[in-house]
Amino acid sequence: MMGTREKEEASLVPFPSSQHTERNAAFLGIALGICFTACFVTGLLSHLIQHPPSWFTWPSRPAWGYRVTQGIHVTTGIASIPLLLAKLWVVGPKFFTWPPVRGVAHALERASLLPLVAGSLFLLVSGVINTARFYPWGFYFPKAHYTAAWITIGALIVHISLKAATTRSALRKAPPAEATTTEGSRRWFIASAAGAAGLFAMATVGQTLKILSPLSALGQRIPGFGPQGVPVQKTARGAGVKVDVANYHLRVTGKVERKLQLSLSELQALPQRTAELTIACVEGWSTTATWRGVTVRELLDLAGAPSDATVRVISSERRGPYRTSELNASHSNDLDTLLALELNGEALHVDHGAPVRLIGPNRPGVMQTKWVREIRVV
Ligand SMILES: Nc1nc2c(c(=O)[nH]1)N[C@H]1C(S)=C(S)[C@@H](COP(=O)(O)O)O[C@H]1N2
Ligand SMILES: [Mo]
Repeated sequence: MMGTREKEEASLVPFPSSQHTERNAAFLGIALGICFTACFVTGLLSHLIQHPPSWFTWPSRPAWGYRVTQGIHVTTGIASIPLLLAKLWVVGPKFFTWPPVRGVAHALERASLLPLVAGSLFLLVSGVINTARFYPWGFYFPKAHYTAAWITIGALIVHISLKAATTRSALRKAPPAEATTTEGSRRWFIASAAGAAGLFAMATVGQTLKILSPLSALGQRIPGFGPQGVPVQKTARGAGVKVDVANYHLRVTGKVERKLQLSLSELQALPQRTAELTIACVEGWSTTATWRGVTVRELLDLAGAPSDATVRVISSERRGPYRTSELNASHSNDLDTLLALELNGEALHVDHGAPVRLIGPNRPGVMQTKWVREIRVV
């Protein structure tokens, strides 16, 4: 049931409805709080993995770790879209209240809404555009997305602390007995918002869980679709890479006892290892395949590199943010961290990084460097 003020507020919006209630706002707020927190934590983690400060080490195990954390990031982000739209619609009348400010606490609360709403909308829109692999802003995207995440989470903390009491009392208040119709339609309203969030989530998870892939309307990649049964992120042509297999050499350089330069046939003559490994893209899709090649540790031993070495993997791609990646000691010592020569039983396809690409357990896709030409111990 609506109070007098709520009724007045509701009459100010173009679509008066019995759903502009504190209770709906509270339910949606809690759902959004959970999704935003999960999305923020997993996003922060992804950032730390890709730009590790000295106090942070991302281990190479469990192999499925990044697939799960980034899957949660993209899925909770996408599920937030219908929840946020529903929440904005429910609280819509409040934006039109008069007087606009009723004291200090109210002023603070309203002021925190601007970064909260603007930040949330920016994060969701830029995230979706990113998963759609449309980067109108070049490399600016991760930085802007990351900065906006901190602003939004800060505003969210302020918002939650100011709204905690309202939320608690809105949820405690038993729905009045005479208002069964309203209560019924409220349930229906919340169920639709939750249902839409669930559908969006399922349609997203389909790009990483094969069993849901028929529902993957929002997925950008289909597991199992692409050369050698694996989707391609960037083609060799798109990366401007021309591969000359006959003259190819892999170099092992940097702080080593012996610098190495190995042709493809020399690499093929080394012991080969097979592993089931996953490409888990930051964009949320993932796919697991059978990879075969030389263990990075094998090459480091041949070159006489120390076992605690950090290793920079460098592509023959000339430009672009993903032309190099780093292996911390956990990854460079993991025997499943490979310089792959084969994928699903065939020589690696050029779009998957032929003749040699890095592939290892528990790494973001962006750090599975393709067209590797140099391993530098730093
Ligand atoms: N040199 C290079 N390596 C790269 C990339 C790239 O653009 N250049 N893209 C990365 C990204 S974002 C992903 S998700 C994986 C995808 O590998 P795939 O195209 O074989 O599926 O490769 C990674 N390796
Ligand atoms: Mo990626």
